[in-house]
Amino acid sequence: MSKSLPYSVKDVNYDNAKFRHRSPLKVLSQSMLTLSTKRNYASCSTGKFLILILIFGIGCLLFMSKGPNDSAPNEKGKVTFVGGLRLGKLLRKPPRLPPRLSPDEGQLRGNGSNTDPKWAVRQQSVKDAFDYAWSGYRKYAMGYDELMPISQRGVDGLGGLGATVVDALDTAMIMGHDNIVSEAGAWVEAHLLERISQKDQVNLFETTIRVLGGLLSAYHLSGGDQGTVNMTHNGPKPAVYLNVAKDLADRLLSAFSSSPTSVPYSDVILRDSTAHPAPGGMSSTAEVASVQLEFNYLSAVSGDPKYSTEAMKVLAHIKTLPKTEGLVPIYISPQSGEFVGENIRLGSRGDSYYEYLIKVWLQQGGKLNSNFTYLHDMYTEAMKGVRHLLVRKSVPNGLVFVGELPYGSKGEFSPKMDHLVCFLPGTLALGATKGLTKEKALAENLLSFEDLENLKLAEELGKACFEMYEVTATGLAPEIAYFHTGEYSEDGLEGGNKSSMYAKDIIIHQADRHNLLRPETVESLFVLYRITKDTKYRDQGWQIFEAFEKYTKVKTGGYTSLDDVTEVPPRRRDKMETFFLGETLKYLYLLFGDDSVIPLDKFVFNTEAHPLPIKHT
Ligand code: DMJ
Repeated sequence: MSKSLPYSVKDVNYDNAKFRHRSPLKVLSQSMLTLSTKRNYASCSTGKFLILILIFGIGCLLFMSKGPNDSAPNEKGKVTFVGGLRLGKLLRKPPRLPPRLSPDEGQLRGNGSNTDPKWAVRQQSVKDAFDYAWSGYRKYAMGYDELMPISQRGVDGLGGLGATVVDALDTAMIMGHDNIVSEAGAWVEAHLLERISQKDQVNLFETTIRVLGGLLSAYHLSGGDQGTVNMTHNGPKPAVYLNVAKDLADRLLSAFSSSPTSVPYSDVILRDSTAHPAPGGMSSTAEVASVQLEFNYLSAVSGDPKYSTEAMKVLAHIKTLPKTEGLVPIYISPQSGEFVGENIRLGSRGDSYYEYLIKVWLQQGGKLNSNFTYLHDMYTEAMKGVRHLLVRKSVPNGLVFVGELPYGSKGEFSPKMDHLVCFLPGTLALGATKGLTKEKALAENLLSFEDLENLKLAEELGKACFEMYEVTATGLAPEIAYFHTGEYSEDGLEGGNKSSMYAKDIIIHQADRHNLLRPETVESLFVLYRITKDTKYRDQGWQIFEAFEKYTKVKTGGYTSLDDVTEVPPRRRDKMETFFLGETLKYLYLLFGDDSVIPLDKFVFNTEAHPLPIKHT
């Protein structure tokens, strides 16, 4: 781990050696040896005198060693000696000191099972990158939503709630970046409530996943609801985060209450708690179906069910709507409550609908035959639909990818895959094993046929997502890739890395060559590594991290999105997205670290990588 611990390994060995257990057999054989030595002495009168003194001394010692617990009721196996002394106590193991890890560290910071030191070094590099990104933001854009690292200024692209501060906060807690936790926490405490009360229009989904999700995760990790990761408890008390979260969510609820159906409007005016539909009237399916983890957790910790009730109505309503083998169009109308159009995809506007079906079910305990089973059923049916209708293989080298049905299942298949789809390998793997390792899930016979199919697909898609990076000149993925298939081909649109085995399989259109520092692939690599323990996922993550370091780091501070990943040097854009700190660097850090930090069977990550605890019933 990169945070230096309050002791060295040498200290622990020393402590353990000092208190090493001596077996009763050893104690007995040593006593015999001592006795026979004593016998020799007893043969002379001086020896006898010495033995008398020795017996007297031992008697005194035994009498004085009667401890305060000796009046406690008899324990099993305890032998009581005259005068209340426990003989058993003398023979019993001395207390074995555990390594001096705080419980928090053992559970959430890792316990040192990261055996190859190379990963600790790499994890430190990610921590340094986070520091660099934060320092650039703090220097030029503190309090703005995002940093424009080339222009060295801030911009409010998300409604002006200091989104980078809140998105970055729990990453800093997990990494043990105590100064950043203090700075970000102090900013939240001093400014966020006021901002929320004054700001104008925000998007319900973006504000929920980044700001509300970030606050709730910070609440938990700073000790609220028995959470523990931020051991130093730097920054404000957990209640501060919770109060701001409640105030924000109360205003966001207007998106639900203003709508004539259970489908919320997409935009909220924070200052007067009103809401309206997006221009054009439609909400995105992914957006309305990806606020439930956050609202459910807020209800759980605030004791007020209203947040959960409103958010869960959306999923219960979508359950009743007609679907195509479990797949849904990317638009839904808050006016009618019906889906609009036939465009089916797991990329933008569709993605996290599928992610939240399984994660909300997991959050609520992950039990079949519960009130939430319908979510598991919807997810299972949808993934069957994905495998049947959306999965194809590229030519000539057979990369498995997920395409789109822009005109529904009767229309033509499009071999287009957004980078956003790369959340899917991780979600599929998580849904299959429910956060356990594959080895454990197999050994305990927990995997159904569907789970095994989904796990296989997860690994295949993980490969396609990684190859979207590998195929370009910079080693960074484009926003969108197309795949050559029997029916679809285009020449002259390769990624620029001729040595890639898949150079001919992947097509990158001019308009899609940008990279926004997105997290989805490293998110999936992290989950796949945790579940399969295959170190190739760590190696791939490191390769991607190195490419970010090489091409997106800005000398004057921060990291920037790029305009074209197929050329070197790449043309740069001028934005450091909040999710680079909230998600990309967090997932890389966790990928290189110990598995016991934010364990996948105890936490679900919201779609902005903010971990929330799973409800245990
Ligand atoms: C994030 O805000 C979330 O992961 C969302 O679900 C999709 N887009 C971005 C990151 O790419």
